[in-house]
Amino acid sequence: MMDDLLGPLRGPETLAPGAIFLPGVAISRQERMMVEIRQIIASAPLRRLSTPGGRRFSVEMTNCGNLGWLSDASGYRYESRDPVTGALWPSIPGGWITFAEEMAARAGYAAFRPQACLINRYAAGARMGLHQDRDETALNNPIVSVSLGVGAYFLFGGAKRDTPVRKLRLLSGDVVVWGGRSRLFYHGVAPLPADEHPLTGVYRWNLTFRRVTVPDRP
Ligand SMILES: O=C(O)CCC(=O)C(=O)O
Ligand SMILES: [Mn+2]
Repeated sequence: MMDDLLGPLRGPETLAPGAIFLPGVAISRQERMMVEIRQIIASAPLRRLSTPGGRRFSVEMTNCGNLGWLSDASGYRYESRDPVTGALWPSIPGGWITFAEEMAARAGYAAFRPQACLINRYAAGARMGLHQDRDETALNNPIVSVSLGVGAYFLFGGAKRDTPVRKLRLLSGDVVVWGGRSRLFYHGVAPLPADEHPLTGVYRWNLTFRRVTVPDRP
């Protein structure tokens, strides 16, 4: 309820050099996006990955795109096939690509062409500890993040793990883009509150669009 009341007061905001918050910009697409997410997870099921240290993520994940992010005992990496099914990851829906590129361009990254989209699903209590997205070679490209469903607190820090974090409330349809000088900034998600959203029930979904390789493959 408070989210609805606060809605009109929220506007685009620079979070750090190279990082921008674009509240509400995916609202008109969010229902369609959820339909497409359901199609993707029908062929690339959600799963709880293990960290290289053997702990399981509380967030359930899958991927679409030419490459998908994976984590297991042998480390973090991108692969073109889903190890659960042996198949290539499903394609990124065309509308998502256009949208992610448009959001990147709005943040000043006009050349962004995503290869991977990591799909995260958070249930109550699921969280993502402070980390850097650094398994990509193409660090000149930004990360484009879209939030759907239950609201969460995004923690956005700085270049060092102990840089103080900003707690940013992310609601359904919000986008954050970080690149350039903030591309390797630490970030995470606070434990999801037990809440409900008409679009997603008890869940929060997050899509992160990534360029993995320097532009030498599709
Ligand atoms: O769920 C989010 O808002 C952020 C997810 C994230 O940082 C990641 O998947 O690397
Ligand atoms: Mn991340």
